[in-house]
Amino acid sequence: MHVIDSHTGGEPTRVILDGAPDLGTGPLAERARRLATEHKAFYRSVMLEPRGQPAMVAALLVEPVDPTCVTGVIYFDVDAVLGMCGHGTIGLTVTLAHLGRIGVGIHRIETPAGVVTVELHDANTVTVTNIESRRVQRAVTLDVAGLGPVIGDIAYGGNWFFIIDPSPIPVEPANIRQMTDAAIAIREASIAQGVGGEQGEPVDHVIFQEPSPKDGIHSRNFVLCPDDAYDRSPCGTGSSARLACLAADGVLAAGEEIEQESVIGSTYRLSYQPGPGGGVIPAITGQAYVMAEARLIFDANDPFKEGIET
Ligand code: PYC
Repeated sequence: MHVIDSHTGGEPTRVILDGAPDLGTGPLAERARRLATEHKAFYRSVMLEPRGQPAMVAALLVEPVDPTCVTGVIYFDVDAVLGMCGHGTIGLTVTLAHLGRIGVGIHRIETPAGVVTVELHDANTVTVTNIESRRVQRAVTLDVAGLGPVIGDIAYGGNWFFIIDPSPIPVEPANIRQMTDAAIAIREASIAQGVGGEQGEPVDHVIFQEPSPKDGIHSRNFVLCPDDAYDRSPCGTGSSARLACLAADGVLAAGEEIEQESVIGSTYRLSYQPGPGGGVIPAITGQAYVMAEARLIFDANDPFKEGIET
């Protein structure tokens, strides 16, 4: 299996070029469902240690349905197949440029959540124009074990987010363990209390948000991903969901650009345009760097061939 690893603001992406199970044809959402239900051992073996690493997201290249797209892609982490992934799309775009498959300019990429547009500005800098993002519920109260009542917004940016602003815990590296535990409890409470998307979609990510103390940086966030790792980047789909909340609250105008940082200090530039469905079309600009190119080997005699399950 030929893979190329990159990171976007510290968050790793593993692009899978070949060697994955055949997911058949049809809409990408259907092929993503097939991956999630029929090939769990495969995707876990690619993401679990010793082959993978915490927080890593894979970008499995597939044939697009839309022939105007440069590729189709299905994202997954060790615990879930994702609808879309912002940092992964920046990493994928830089990887396609590294392979000589695309050049500077605008390209279309098909994901299970829909077609996104990417603009490659130089070898490392990409703007992703995401699918329409929206807030679906404002100021929902969850009763969270060990924390009590927690108030947040439910928003969609290609994945489902519960966003708490301001964060009850300072968004600093020293508090990553505490925020991780709190965010897991919040995600579990949202699922147990049936709080999610319009069609009952479960919350899969949790965001703690607060203003940044740094000059010129609007805000910083901590994002819990489905694999219980935190996003080292400011999270592209999470930033999209957040933009939808800022727009709905009337505190950020269309076209106005802000810079947002992650808990480790990596940044995205963010803006939006109004969407046709009443939400926002987010634009996310960030940088990725290719780190490694490898062939993964699955030795039948390897006792940890399927990864280390703990
Ligand atoms: O950047 O959208 C994102 C993302 C989702 C999960 C990890 N990163």
